[in-house]
Amino acid sequence: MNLYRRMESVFQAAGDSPALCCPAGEDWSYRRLLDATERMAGALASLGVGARDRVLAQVEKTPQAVALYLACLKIGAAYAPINTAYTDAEVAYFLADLEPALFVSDGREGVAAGGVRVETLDASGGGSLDALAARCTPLEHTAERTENDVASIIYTSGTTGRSKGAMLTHGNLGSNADALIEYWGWRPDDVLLHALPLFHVHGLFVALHCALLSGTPILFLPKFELSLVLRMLPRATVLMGVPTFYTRLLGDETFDAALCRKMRLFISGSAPLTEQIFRAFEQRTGFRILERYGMSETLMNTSNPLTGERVAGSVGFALPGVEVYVADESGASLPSGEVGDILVRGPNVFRGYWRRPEKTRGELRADGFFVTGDLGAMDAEGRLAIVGRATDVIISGGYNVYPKEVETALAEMPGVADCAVVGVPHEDFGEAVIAIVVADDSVTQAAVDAFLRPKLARYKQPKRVARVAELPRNAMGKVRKNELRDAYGNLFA
Ligand code: MCA
Repeated sequence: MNLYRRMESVFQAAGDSPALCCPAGEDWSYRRLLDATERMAGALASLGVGARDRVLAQVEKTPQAVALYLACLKIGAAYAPINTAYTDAEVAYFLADLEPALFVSDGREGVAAGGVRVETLDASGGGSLDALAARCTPLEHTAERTENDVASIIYTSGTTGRSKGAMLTHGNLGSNADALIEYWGWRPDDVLLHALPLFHVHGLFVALHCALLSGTPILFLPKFELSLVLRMLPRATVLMGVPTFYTRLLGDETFDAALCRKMRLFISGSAPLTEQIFRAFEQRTGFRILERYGMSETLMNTSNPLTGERVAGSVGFALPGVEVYVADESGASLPSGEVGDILVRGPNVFRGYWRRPEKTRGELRADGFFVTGDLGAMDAEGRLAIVGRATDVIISGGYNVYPKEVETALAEMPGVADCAVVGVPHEDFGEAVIAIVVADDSVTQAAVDAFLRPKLARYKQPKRVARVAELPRNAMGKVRKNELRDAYGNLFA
């Protein structure tokens, strides 16, 4: 039941065929990935990291980082990756919350790990952990795990502004990968273009697992860099991305159907794909982007079909083995067409939040259904459309930003009397974070940038700051955010 067991036999069979093709460096075969994982597992074992331990990783996207993830699976430790954009202050929170046996950092200066052992893995794949792995005896043994054992902890923010770790099991990861491989018709000759970060469900599990469990090559780009993506596209058959990928491709005049000659599938997720991008993409390339819907707590829930009609604005049907329904406030199922809470149950649904039993009970019902916090409607055929969110969240370039967290940080700034953070339409990121403040003259955009820089990852920081005399509030004293979104809706137009 250890997910890595399955990968191991795929890697052995795939042997010298390419696993990770790195445009700027050496390609890694499946044999090399297997060896590197065994060495990395040896290194972890030599540091005393074992089954049930947790490993926190803030590392750049390299083949060595993939080996680190796989080594954690192999030894039965839980892998907890975090965004490389997080500041030291944010990292300190994760260290305290997770109490990992090891923190693997990208080698930046100044991280105070508070007694936790630190090793490094830098952007070139080097660092102390890589050096240790090179010296260590490879570990061949793969730990026994049941499907309910935790394989990974993925941090997700929330309305309170505090991140919580979603515990995903070997069973969650394996079953969801199988569902996707089947539903998307993964083929032995598929070549995945991988330009997503490795610290979220999308890049780490959805994309990597489809390829790694099939033994097919991955064009492994350090990040989404338009020129590189355009250069690699003619070799690829599948691309998975956030809508910003597709906006940027369309923004380049050289992007055309000829570059997509080997492609069979463009997949989008993590943020709503607008009908406008869907149509423009089809017009330019002849491909209808396949939109799907997932969450950190549930992995993938629904998908547009491979062969049937892909409908703009719909995230498609429940995946094989996954139950999805739309409920009213009492939890009763709503008729098709009516908007309500989206609930999900299946082997994909996580085990709960790390050390937060109350939070888990609040969102994971006794009957196994997870309350997603998204609002949607199901049509008569069973296609789901997401129409909004019950929670206040901004999705910027595929990253979730919780206004509450930004507001809390901003409220501490000298000169700020009141503030509200909202998302407004942005051509590149879909939505952009902006702040509306009641403040004195010292609170300029530059001052806000400087104040928030050490506190919040850059992508959470307001791209614009507007000063007003007072915030619009309702009778209950709650800020009328809709009014602010309307007033500032054209800021980036
Ligand atoms: C970078 N910047 C951003 C974002 N990314 N600002 C707002 N939103 C963003 N998403 C800022 C940087 O701080 C920087 O600011 C400037 O933009 C350029 O930075 P750079 O690193 O060059 O950005 P980029 O490479 O152009 O990145 C944009 C991106 C990236 C390619 C869209 O954000 C990305 O890869 N997003 C994918 C996120 C993802 O994987 N989401 C899945 C999670 P300045 O210049 O001012 O310093 S959700 C998930 O997994 C669920 C389960 C699901 O269903 O998939």
